[in-house]
Amino acid sequence: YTDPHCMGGRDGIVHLFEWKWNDIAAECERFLGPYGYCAVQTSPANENKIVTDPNRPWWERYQPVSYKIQTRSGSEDEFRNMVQKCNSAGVRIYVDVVINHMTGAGGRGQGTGGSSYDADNLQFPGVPFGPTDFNDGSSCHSGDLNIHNYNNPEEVRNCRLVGLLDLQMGKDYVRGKVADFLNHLIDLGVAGFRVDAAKHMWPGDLVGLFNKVKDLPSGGRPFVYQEVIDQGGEPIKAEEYFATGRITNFKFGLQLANVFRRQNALKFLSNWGTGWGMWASDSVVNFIDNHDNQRGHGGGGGVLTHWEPKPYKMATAFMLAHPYGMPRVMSSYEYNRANNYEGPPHNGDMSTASVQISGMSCTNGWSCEHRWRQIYNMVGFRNMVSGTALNNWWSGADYQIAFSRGNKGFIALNLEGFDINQNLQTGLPAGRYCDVISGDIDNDRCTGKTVEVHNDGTAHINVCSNCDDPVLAIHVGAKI
Ligand code: LM2
Ligand code: CA
Repeated sequence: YTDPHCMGGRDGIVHLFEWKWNDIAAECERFLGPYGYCAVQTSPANENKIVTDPNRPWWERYQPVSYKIQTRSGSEDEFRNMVQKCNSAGVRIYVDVVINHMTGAGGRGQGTGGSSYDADNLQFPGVPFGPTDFNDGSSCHSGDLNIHNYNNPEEVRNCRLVGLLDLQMGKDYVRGKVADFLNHLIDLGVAGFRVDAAKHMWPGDLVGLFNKVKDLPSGGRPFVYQEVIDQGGEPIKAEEYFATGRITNFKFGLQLANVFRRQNALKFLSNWGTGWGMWASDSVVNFIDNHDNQRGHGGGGGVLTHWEPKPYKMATAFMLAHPYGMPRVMSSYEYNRANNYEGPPHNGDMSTASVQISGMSCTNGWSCEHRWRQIYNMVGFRNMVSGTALNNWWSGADYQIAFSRGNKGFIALNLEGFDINQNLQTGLPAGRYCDVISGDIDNDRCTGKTVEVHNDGTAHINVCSNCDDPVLAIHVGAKI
């Protein structure tokens, strides 16, 4: 389950949060394929509750009503078309699957696919699930059926997460329905799953579930990465979930936020990875922020986000340059930070607004961090240095570092109040290189700074201090 099935040496996921399937299809063809992203993480694909108070928040998509593929991101036909177009462009699709629970307790209505639900009586006829498919007072002993005590694993797994009706994944019928859903997604061409709220399911139940899930048509197990919020200090550990894939590494963004806010020395990153008490490289999906913690949900704030572009771009460049783990880039939309429930940019009828592109950037409310040059060019860097080791580690001061990736790439980062102005070993073959942070290669010309590497691999490296992007990155794919 740990193989991401990337095509052609690609690496790196982009989470196109709340995007419509048609927009993702277009983005795969016009941008993600050409710029070398391995895969897209989509928002949940299955029918959800229509929440009107507050009006159509992003989090309604975490309240399933059925496993029909019909949401504000689009229909099943649009979904199928997206997967096919992305696969043809060399980009995989991973779906965020919400399988721990259905809607919140209480209330009745219709979902985004027209199925009815009755959360007063635990009826979800669109699946169908009924009262005996949910955990109740015999399995959850918290009193009000909700989770309160994260020091009690039984409560965390058998009770209701923020009041969401908790499925009995130990029951063969429930596993069968969920497995049918995952198998349907595989038939539609998806290559993997982000498993929502995995911490709230028993690892053994997930083994039982995935035993019912088929191989990909191209062979091999689907890629699985499980959302387990383990920031240390709780009895449930991420490593309990390794039997069914990777885990989302929540320590990664917290630690890098400290470093790139200058609360912990940059030079200490010399043993970044397992040396920092994090899990093995092929067990993790890493990220600076995600859709939850960028707005104070799911593990809470404190992380760097697109609202702080300078340290955010630097931390992202470091993530993409470093060999540890599989990286995931967040692609956000703008929202009122005081009302962090706001759904995606929308039309008058609350349908999701289409992403608009102007030059390289997105407009009309879509932030598209994945289209920021400092980010997409580092995705290209990562693909180019794939398989190489980290060499030539240098730190000139607490907050100045540089390293190379084999003889393929070199990066320097500066958080000090003075420039890096040094001859450094880049590990690269002699020649003139384009700094992909300050520019692109355009018609064989570099639109940014250039670096001359001498025959012995050294080069004079200058990295500004009080500038927008105190980073320099060169690689063999951007030689002029
Ligand atoms: C996740 N990971 O474990 C998602 O990444 C996260 O975004 C989901 O919570 C969560 N699990 C459940 O799938 C979000 C959001 C919650 C929201 C739920 C369900 O962070 O605030 O809860 O989705 O929509 C909302 C209300 C909450 C209410 C609940 C049930 O905010 O106040 O609780 O619905 O009605 C009574
Ligand atoms: Ca559960």
